[in-house]
Amino acid sequence: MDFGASRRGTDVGPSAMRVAGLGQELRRIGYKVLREVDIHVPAMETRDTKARKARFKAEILSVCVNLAVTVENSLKNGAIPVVIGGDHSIAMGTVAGVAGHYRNQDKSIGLIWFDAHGDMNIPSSSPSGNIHGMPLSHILGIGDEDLAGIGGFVGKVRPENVALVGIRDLDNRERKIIRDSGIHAYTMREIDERGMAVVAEEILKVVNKDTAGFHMSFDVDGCDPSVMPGSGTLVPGGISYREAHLLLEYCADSNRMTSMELVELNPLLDQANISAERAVRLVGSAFGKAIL
Ligand SMILES: [Mn+2]
Repeated sequence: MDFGASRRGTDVGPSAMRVAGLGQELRRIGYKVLREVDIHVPAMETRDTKARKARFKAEILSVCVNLAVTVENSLKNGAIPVVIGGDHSIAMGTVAGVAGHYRNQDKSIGLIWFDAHGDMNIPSSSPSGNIHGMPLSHILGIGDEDLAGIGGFVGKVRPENVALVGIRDLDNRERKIIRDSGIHAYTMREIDERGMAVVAEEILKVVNKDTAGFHMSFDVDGCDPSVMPGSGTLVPGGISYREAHLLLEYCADSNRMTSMELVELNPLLDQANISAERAVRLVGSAFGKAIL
């Protein structure tokens, strides 16, 4: 899906990941890859949106509702959902599905949000009206009622179990929303000063405290543009290839990752699919691929 962004092309992300060998990578690590499920996304060419504050809300809502059901069913069947986007607005569906599954067992989940941006805008604060800049606020229950209500309940994760990591480009009003929200935010400065190993350990404590596990929402733009050129909202000064691997290796070691999604890969802006190939290796690390 690419309804959430202003630059077209993230809807081709899943194809690029398939071509780069995602399934093969997971099988090589020892996982059985079940049948892929394609979530239907309406075509954009024939649609227009009048909602300037939340562009393509109706379309995004319908995709997220279907995605939530698919993700929840996948967990119910004992599988591990790996969701490939798409722009980051799909996370409202993915997290609704994961949180809904554990909610049925009276459990809650943690959430790692790997990103250059906060994704914490709400329709009234967003300068662009692009919903891919708003999913995390709605997952926490702030903002538009319909988007916050995907999956039938509001507040998918407790703010104290959310770790936002890699941020370096925030909007003015978004800053206040983040500060007031109670989530844990790890900026690039924090990673520079303390090192990814220390930050990763702290993040895992945050997301694992009194939870059934955590979901990894991985926006490729959290990585430095030199690592991931194939994305629409590049911000220099990002997480290095090795730092990203290290965080994901720690996630794998913790044995607590319930699910993962990878978003904002835009093959139309990539260089010969190199971002997708690197993204496949990163997913490999998250699922326990070790160097030695
Ligand atoms: Mn994002």
